Amino acid sequence: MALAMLLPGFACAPALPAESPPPPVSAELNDQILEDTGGATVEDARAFFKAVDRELRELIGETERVMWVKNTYITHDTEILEARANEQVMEYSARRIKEARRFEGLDLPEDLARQLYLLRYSAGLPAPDDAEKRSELASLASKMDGLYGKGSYCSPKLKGHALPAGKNKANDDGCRSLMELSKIIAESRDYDLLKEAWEGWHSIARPMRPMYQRFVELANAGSRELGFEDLGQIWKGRYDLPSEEFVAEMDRLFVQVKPLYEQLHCYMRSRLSARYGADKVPATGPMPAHVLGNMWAQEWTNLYKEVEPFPGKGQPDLTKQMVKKGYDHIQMVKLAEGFFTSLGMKPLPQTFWERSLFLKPADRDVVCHASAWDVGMSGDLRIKMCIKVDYEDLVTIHHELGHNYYFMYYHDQPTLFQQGANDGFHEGIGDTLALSVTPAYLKEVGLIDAVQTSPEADINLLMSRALEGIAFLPFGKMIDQWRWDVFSGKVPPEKYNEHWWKLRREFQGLVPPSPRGEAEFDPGAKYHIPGNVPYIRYYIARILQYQFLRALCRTAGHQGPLHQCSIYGNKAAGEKMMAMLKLGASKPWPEALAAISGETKMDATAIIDYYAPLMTWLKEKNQGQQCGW
Ligand code: X8Z
Ligand code: ZN
Repeated sequence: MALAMLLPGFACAPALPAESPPPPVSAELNDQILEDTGGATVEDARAFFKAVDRELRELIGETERVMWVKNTYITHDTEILEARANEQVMEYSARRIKEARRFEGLDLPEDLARQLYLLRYSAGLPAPDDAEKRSELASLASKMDGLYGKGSYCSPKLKGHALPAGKNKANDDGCRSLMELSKIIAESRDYDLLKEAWEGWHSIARPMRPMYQRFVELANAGSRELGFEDLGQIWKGRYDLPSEEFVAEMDRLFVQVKPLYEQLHCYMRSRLSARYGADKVPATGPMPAHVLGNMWAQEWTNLYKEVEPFPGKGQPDLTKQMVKKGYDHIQMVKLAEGFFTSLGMKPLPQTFWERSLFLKPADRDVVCHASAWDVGMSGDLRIKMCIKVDYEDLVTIHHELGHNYYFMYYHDQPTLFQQGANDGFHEGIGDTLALSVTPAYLKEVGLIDAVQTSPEADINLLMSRALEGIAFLPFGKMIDQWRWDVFSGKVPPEKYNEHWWKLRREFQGLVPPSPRGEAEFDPGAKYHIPGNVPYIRYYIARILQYQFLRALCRTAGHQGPLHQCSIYGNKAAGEKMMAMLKLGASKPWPEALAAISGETKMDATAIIDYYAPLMTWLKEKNQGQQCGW
């Protein structure tokens, strides 16, 4: 994916904003509200937004078609076509945002005030007015995204490991894409091979460093032209709160959940220290980032079997089960769709099955990073993914369909409202359902034959979830911490990598496998940096998903611990969810949250309650350890 701007039909892409209606822009901008309406009236504003609605739909429709082609067929030409299409959107967006400022001093009705706010914060990658600079920015964005998508690392040391499709021993050139390098990171327990795969993938980002530096300069220049200090101010202003209050909210939630992460980190460190030796994974301090089973150590699910609290108790190995039952990618997507329809939602359209990209093509480069689409905002729903038959991807499929169902249900809203209540809501829908993939549900759909219930099985289930949901939290928070610091100029280019690792150490308690200098550009090895997709949304989603689950389980009349609840098949829960989805961004997010839960604040108590039994268990296990780093 590429540029960041007005692309509501493309989730996992730069999305749009949100804010409370009466004050049309967030508080720090109130001082800057243009009082001079130049004689504009409420009627002018209505006509303006009517035109914007129509134009956006057309422009985005065209752009998305081009982006789809580039994402599913990366070539020199498709990169250029994408950059051109994005240039047009950038030009349009900046012009309309500036024009709309004349309505800021008016007393607008709620729907118009909301659209004004959403438009103002909609530019995820604003370009300067200068046509040459705009073209340069669009081209940089497209190229960085392409570099990531095409990324491949070649080394004789990789020969024989994680062979790509179509390769065998005889024609193995030792070249590996992210998919194969990730397979090594997930499956190998050979410390040096893991290091090779990790360093290899990170090396693909080196050429992005000068590009990213320039990208930041240009995007900041564009942001200033729109009246913002830097790009981070736009990104942080989209949450119906003044940006400093939003940041304080994120910090408040982190204080609540940090003890959970520390306990998990402590337990993993002692297990990994025992496996690799204290010379490689010391029993105190941070852990090396390449031994957690995931390229970015953002989720540790692939180590579940290694660290299972009660071996063999109740927690089915879903990857094995899917393979055993002969599941293919289509059956996986059907299974996830079945969850949504069980809640009373509509089936996906026939065109979804015809037009989606489900598998990595053997003959061309594609952006494998999963995304969900509503091409042209016309109900042309698709996903683009390189599906593997495993549990990780089953969860990601639920995640992506969550986006598609949001598209489906807010479809009748005006264009500017066709986005999540905030972007964290959009990311959290499918994840909420994935939490309901309990053993009881799996038996119901025939993926496992029997359910074992016992306190040990419960702890195992919670551990498997925590490796995903708890391990992720500090990562989810630090990515945009880094970007906000880069965008604001607090971190200059000569400290890009140093700052990255400072934050990774501080938040995740991780260090790189070997010293990383400023010749490297490690942030670029994570999709959302070259793809320019804001990241704090995933952190929000990881907290909201438990809050959503708690509310829906209440509606479903669930009794007992939250982790045993599955909302599968519950129409009342489905109604609540649909009520929220239909709102899109038409109301500030607290109202959307109230529609599903009756609550109006983000709240980490649901995630804390969910994991309470595991925390008790971990604390006991970690006794005598010096936790923290
Ligand atoms: O990027 C994604 C989705 C697409 S919106 C696959 N996720 C984040 C990531 O992969 O880093 C989902 C979880 C976090
Ligand atoms: Zn997503």
